Amino acid sequence: MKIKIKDLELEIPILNASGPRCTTEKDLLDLEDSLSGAVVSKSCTLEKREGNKGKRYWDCETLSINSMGLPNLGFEFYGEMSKKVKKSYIISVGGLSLEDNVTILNHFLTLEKKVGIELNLSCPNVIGKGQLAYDFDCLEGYLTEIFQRVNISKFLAFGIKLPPYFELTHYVGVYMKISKFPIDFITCINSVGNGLVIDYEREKPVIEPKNGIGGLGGSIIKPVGLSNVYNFKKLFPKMDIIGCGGIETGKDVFEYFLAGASAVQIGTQFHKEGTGCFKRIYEEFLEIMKSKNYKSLSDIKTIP
Ligand code: RRO
Repeated sequence: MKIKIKDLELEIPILNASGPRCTTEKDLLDLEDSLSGAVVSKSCTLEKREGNKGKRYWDCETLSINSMGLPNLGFEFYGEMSKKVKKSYIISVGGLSLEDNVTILNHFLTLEKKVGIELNLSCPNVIGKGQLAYDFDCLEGYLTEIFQRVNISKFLAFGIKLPPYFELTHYVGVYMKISKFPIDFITCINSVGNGLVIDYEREKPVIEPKNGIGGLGGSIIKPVGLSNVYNFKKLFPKMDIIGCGGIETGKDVFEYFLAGASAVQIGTQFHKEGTGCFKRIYEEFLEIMKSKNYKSLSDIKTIP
């Protein structure tokens, strides 16, 4: 069940989310060998980063919380990996400044193998930095600079990763800022930022950095992911939306398609289950398609 977003071909519309298990060479090659429709990298920065210190990920059945702090091996490593990743490769770019992102993106244009880009505008966990996608005053100027200084159309596809929004006025605000740019896809949602999970027995937060504050994932965030996909699809009917947030089963994937997604990404469940999750979830999804007698993704009609 192939799909294409601009020139980016996905063997199946189910991919890994940038974040878990996509930082090291082994991680990326394991994804290469999995059924994931593409290999999506961890968000990269100019310099290698260790990330935040102490216990920085925790999960339970319905919920994950992380404050990783953008640990990654530096952008050059993720560029080099394009030689080893044979299937479609989407590099997540999470530079700490506009200048860094311009440098990183221009470097990725020099790679022999063409790549897709997901520009992360929504990391909630870098100490001392807010999420750009919540800063409506800066967003438009930021994208203007990126599009002026990088030949974005040369990427297989160029997308942005957004945080969850909760107000209709926010969706319209984002729409006003980004609709003028030729963006090929929107990935939503990143983790629900600045949550707090406390262990009452230990009388402490379950993670250590930033006094326990971190980004939430897992099945509890699925309704937020669905509504973000739905609302952005309404505003951008022609835009490919990659849905992310709380997907554990084929049924969840089907729900994201009903909300308007063209493809989905798996974060927390991939962290828990490993690369086998793509095959399992895809097979569950195909079963649902079969039970409804649907032959292709176009048979799934977005809810009104
Ligand atoms: O590394 C992280 O702490 C992180 C990132 Br860059 C992100 O985009 N989302 C998230 O939940 N954690």
